[in-house]
Amino acid sequence: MVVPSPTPIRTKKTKAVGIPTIDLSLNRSMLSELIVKACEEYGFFKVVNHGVSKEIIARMEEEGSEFFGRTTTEKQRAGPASPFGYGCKSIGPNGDMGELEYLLLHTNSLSISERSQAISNDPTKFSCVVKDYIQAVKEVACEILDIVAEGLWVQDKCFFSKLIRDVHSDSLLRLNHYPPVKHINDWDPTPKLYQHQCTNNRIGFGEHSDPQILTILKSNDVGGLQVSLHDGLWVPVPPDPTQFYVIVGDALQVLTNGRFVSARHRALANSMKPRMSMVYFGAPPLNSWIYPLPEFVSPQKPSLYKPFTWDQYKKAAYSLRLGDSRLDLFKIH
Ligand code: GA4
Repeated sequence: MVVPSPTPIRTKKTKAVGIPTIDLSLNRSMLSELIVKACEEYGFFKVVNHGVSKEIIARMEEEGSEFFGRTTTEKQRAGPASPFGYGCKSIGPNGDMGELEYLLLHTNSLSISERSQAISNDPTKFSCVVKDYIQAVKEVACEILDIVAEGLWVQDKCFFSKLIRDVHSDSLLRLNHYPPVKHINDWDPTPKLYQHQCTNNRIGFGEHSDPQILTILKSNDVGGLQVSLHDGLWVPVPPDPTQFYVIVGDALQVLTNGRFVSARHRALANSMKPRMSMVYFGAPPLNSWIYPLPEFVSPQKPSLYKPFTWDQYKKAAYSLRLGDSRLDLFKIH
């Protein structure tokens, strides 16, 4: 049997689709063009030459592995994941389930220092490592947002980044651990290459978009992440343990009046190796108003969304299921 190469993946119209890779060391004008295009077309891209030191990443990974390697009782000392702490299989408050365990943290410095006491045997080290990692990925997010603002001719070039730099920013850090699980379809005769399109693989983290402004995701060398690109096709994201993936969130879709799209993504469980991901969600302060910026509104392109505060949006998100289209609640019809 001839098995076709898995890349590039082709849609029905045989158009090749691939996840864009953007080199952050390129010159600014080139970068803004590439990043804007990637945010418009995919809402998802990989960044290389991001400038975050290997040490900062490795130390964070070590703390994550150490945490997940503990007994359940020890992990539960971190408190329940609602709102912040340790969670196992249950995601959010409305019955969503996944094949993972996780640690959800608010990025506020005081909150990390306090919570570290219950998370680690060496809380000073843990909080220092987490704070360094958050600082580093926040810088990557802010750099990308400033480049985006430049590329979109937004009047205040720091408008987006100021929201997540704010001391009251509601940004989060999530460490996910997907232990290997036996697939329902391990007996499935479908060649492995096609199995990413099968729906009976066990779900690690169900399909959703991120509610925030921008997400910076880093994983180990184990695959499982998929992104929904054109034609609703699920595209496997090749794991790259040295680089970051960037995901446009719902709030950035609203701020750009739909010019950027928040990317729907999911993680499938695998039956071989444990996957770990570390995900930073850059969010505004709870009382910030989110609305399409005037730069993106015109008589030809009227505002698509009603203004809302981040607090209102979060409450709406938590009242719905993971995969629901929560932005619909704020659409102007
Ligand atoms: C998805 C993105 C982040 O992981 C998260 C998730 C949150 C949670 O796990 O508590 C939510 C989910 C996420 C969106 C809808 C609501 C809230 C679970 C859920 C069902 C931490 C976030 O901010 O929103």
